Amino acid sequence: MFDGLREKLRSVQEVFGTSIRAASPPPADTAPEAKAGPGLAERVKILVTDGELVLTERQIEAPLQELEMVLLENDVALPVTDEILRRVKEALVGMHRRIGESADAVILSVLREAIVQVLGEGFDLPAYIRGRERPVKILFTGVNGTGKTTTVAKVGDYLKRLGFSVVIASGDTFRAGALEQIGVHAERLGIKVIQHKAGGDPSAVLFDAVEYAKAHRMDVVLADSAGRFHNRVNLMNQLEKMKRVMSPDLVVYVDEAVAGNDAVVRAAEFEKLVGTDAVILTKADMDMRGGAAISIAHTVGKPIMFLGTGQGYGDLLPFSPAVVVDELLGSA
Ligand SMILES: Nc1nc2c(ncn2[C@@H]2O[C@H](COP(=O)(O)OP(=O)(O)OP(=O)(O)O)[C@@H](O)[C@H]2O)c(=O)[nH]1
Ligand SMILES: [Mg+2]
Repeated sequence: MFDGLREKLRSVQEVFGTSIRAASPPPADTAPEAKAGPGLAERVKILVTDGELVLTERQIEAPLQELEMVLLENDVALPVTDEILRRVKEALVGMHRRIGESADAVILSVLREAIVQVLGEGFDLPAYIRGRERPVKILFTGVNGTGKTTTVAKVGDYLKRLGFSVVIASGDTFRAGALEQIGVHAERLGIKVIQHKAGGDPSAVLFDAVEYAKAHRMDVVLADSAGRFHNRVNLMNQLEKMKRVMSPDLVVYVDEAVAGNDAVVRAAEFEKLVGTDAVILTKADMDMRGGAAISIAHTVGKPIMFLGTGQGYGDLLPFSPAVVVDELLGSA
C-alpha cells in the first residue's frame, strides 16, 4: 500500500539530505575558501560551534517546498500538509546536528515523527469492548460501496477469533442482494445474523439484534447499514433514527482509502451530521497515495480503528501510527 507516495517521499528525503549535507562545512584542507573569511559561511548561513552545525530556514526551504508538493499531490489534506511541514521545519531549523551524523538519518527521524503526530493514536477495539458493559453495540456508516458490509464481516471474524461472541444486524434492507451478501458472510464465519424482509425498517432490525444479544448474553452487536451520501436528507434521517433506536456505543465511519481527499471530506460531513467515534479505511491495499490515511484522523478529529487491506476476512489491520509510517518510510 501507498507505493506511489513512498517513492516520492524517498526522493524528498534525498533532496533534504543533499541540502543538509551542503550545509556542512567542507573539510578545511580540501576547501581553502572556507578559511578565507566570512564568504562561504555567510553564503550558506551556517554556524559551526564545537563540531556541530545549526541548520537554518533557508537551507531547507527548497526541500520543504518539494515535500509540500508531494503531500498535496498525494491527496494529503491542506491543513494536514501544513501541519507536517510546520513540524518538519520546527524540528530542523535551529537543530544542532553533530558533524558526521548522517543527514539521511536526521531527516528520516524528523519526517517520521511529523507524520506520526498527525496520525493519532488509533483505537484499540478489543480493549474498548473489555472495558464496557455488554453487549457493546457498534453501528457502521458510510457512503455506497466503500466496503461496509465486508468490514462488518471482517470485524466479526476478528472479534470472534479473540473469543468475543458476536451477532450481526443486517441493517441494509434497501440494496438488492444485501441480505444475501451478509447472510453468506455470516454463514461462512459461523456468526448469528438478524435479518428482516427486504424493504423493512432497518431500525427494527437493529432493535431486534440488540434484544437478541441481551437475551443470549452476547458481547458485541455489529450493525451494517445501507450506503448513503451525506447530502441525501431522507437517508441521513433514517440513519439518525437507527442511531436513536440502537443507541450504539460506537458509530464507526467506513470509507475507502482510494477515495483520497473525498473520503476525508465525507468523513467530516458524517461526523457533523450523525457523529463518528472512529474511522475504518478500506482498500488501503489498492491505494497508491496514502493521503486519506494520513489526513483523516487529524481532519475529522477521530481515530482510525482499522485499515482494510484486501478482500479476505483476515485482511484487516488494527491501526497504529507505526503501521503507516513503516509503509511510507520503512521500519525504524
Ligand atoms: N481490495 C479491497 N477490496 C475491498 C476491501 N474492503 C471491501 N472491498 C471490496 O469492495 C467491494 C464493496 O464492498 P461492500 O462490503 O459490499 O461495500 P458496502 O460499503 O457494503 O457497499 P453498499 O452496501 O452497496 O454501500 C467488494 O467487492 C469488497 O470485496 C479492502 O480492504 N480491499
Ligand atoms: Mg453493504
